[in-house]
Amino acid sequence: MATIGKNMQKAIGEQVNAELYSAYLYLAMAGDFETKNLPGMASWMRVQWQEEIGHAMKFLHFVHERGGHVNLAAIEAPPAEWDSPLAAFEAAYGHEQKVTARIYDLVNLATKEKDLASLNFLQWYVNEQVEEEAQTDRIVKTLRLAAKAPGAMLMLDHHLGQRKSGS
Ligand code: OFO
Repeated sequence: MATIGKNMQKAIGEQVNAELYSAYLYLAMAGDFETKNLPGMASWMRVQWQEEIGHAMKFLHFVHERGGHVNLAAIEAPPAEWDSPLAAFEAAYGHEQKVTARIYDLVNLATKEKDLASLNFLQWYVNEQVEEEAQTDRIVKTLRLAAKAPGAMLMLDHHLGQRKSGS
């Protein structure tokens, strides 16, 4: 098996940092929801935080399996609060769109480098991003509807609190 190339290793190392930033961002959102007495949304965000840690670890494991190494860099601080649940989930959706673009860049690099192992590995992330965008977009749309119905926000908070790890 060929050791991972330097360009691919560097790009995946940057993606590890981006995934850890995602985790940090969602942990910050969880804290903001706790402060605003929306425990269901806070719990949803903590499940998302765990998922992002999983994404980072999967990338790290892949680099190690291919004889490489990732130099861990500092993780940027996320914002501390958002104006409303809608603003937070809109930010989450926008963030996931950016992550999707990053994954596509990795796919393009793997193609350029003729790195078939990375290309195959990255397909999991391509599919995962479809889900990541769809779930945040769905919540944004529901929150827009909830804005017109008193009480709907609390029902949605309860509903989002049902999310379990791995879903
Ligand atoms: Fe790792 O998918 Fe979200 O950011």
